[in-house]
Amino acid sequence: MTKHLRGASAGVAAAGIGIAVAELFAAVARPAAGPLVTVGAAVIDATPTPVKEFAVRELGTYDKPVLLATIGLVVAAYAAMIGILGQRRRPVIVAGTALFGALGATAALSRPTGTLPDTLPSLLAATVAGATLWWLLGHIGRPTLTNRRSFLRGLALVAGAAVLAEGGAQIVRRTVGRIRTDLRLPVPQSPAEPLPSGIGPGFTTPSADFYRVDTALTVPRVDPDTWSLRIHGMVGTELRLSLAELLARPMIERDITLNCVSNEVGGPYIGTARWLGVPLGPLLKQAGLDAGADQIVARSVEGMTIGTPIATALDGRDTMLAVAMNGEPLRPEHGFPVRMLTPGLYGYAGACKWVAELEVTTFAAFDAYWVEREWAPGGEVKTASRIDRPLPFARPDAGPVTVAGVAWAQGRGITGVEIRVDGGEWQAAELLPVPSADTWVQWRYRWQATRGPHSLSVRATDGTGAVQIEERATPFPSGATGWHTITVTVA
Ligand SMILES: Nc1nc2c(c(=O)[nH]1)N[C@H]1C(S)=C(S)[C@@H](COP(=O)(O)O)O[C@H]1N2
Ligand SMILES: [Mo]
Repeated sequence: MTKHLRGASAGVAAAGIGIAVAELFAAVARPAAGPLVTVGAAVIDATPTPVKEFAVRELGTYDKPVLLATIGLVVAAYAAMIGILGQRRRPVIVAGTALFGALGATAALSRPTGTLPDTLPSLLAATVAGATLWWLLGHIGRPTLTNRRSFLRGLALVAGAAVLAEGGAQIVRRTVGRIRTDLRLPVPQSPAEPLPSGIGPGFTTPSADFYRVDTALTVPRVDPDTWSLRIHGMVGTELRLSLAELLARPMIERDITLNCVSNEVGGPYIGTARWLGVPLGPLLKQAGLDAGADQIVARSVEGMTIGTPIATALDGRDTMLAVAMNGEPLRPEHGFPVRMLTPGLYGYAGACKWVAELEVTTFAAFDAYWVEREWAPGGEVKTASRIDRPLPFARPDAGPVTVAGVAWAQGRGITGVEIRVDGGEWQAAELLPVPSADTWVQWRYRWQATRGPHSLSVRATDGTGAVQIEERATPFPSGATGWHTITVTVA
């Protein structure tokens, strides 16, 4: 082993044991403050919106593993450098690990929910890494055979300990972090109607397939026994409800389509589920709203803020604090134990997951997380439609081909869907039945396909009579517009 290689491997091993011990400590003592995840979360918050959009678009749900792996590589490179430089000058070890700890601690404090104790894992990581590196480099003296052997033994020891600590952290996270999702669900006072007959397959999105969009690097694990919801701000009386108290209130059950503002035309971030929850309006009225208030800021356990117009809780729509999705308690990744849901608004403006408090305030007084990043306040869903069949670039046989998809304009409803082949005349598609205006509409169109390449476009008309906007717009800042068009080649 060359001297550089020894220094570098000592650095990486020392960083590894430092981080692994800190992860183990965090798993036991501060579940939300594992050093890698904390740094990752800080990176996400600091990332400019276009880059974030790019990552979500290109990497989908792999965006977070890729981020964590990148952070791991950067840390490893840095540790290798400290290891190499530290061989010559021991103070480099102290300075290098101190900087490493300080960066982690700063990241922890920069979190919306960060408190001083959250810096402990990073400080621990730095201390353990520094001491280990000092000790390991002490084994590299003159390159005698015994020296070399004892260095390698030390290195193996450290690497083994790091693997053990990391394994321990995983086990602790899995057992301590396990939460009860076996809530007894109350019977709704206002149950959902059975889905109309003739509804197509795929109308309800299975929870396991439901898209997930959030900034949480690890899914928050909320203990339902200690969870409570605080309603405060511009209200007459502050309210605090335990989960049992929330579940004791009259419940509604509704089929509602939820979609993400960052969905591209034709994109996958949309789904429909049957939700069970407590209507928000009566709760707010019980708290007593001050006259000037126009915004509810929902704050989640991990510090996300989502700003929703108060009007949407009072105008008769089914805005709710949802506790169940498709007949089972919310899955952790969809907001267990309680999330908001506002029919007609994109998720970033009405669907806070893992909600912990609702602050009644004004739009003038507070910018929620995405609004601070220049997404439009309000978040009303735009009328849109998507072709799901045939798939783009499919090669169907000539003859009758079923073109099918969905269209949505939650709250306004969909009154028409039209298909156009190769820029020709718009033809009406058949609409399948829906339970309400708050869900997507499935549509289909029988196309007499002729041989050759063809383009297929779709556009919807909503309940106000407005035709879906043709002009292409990016999802930022208020949702994509444009007609979904695909190309197929008929064989
Ligand atoms: N706490 C929290 N809630 C959140 C988010 C988030 O990042 N954190 N993302 C929002 C966005 S942008 C969307 S589109 C919906 C997605 O909900 P889902 O993941 O259950 O589909 O959650 C919303 N609620
Ligand atoms: Mo979203």
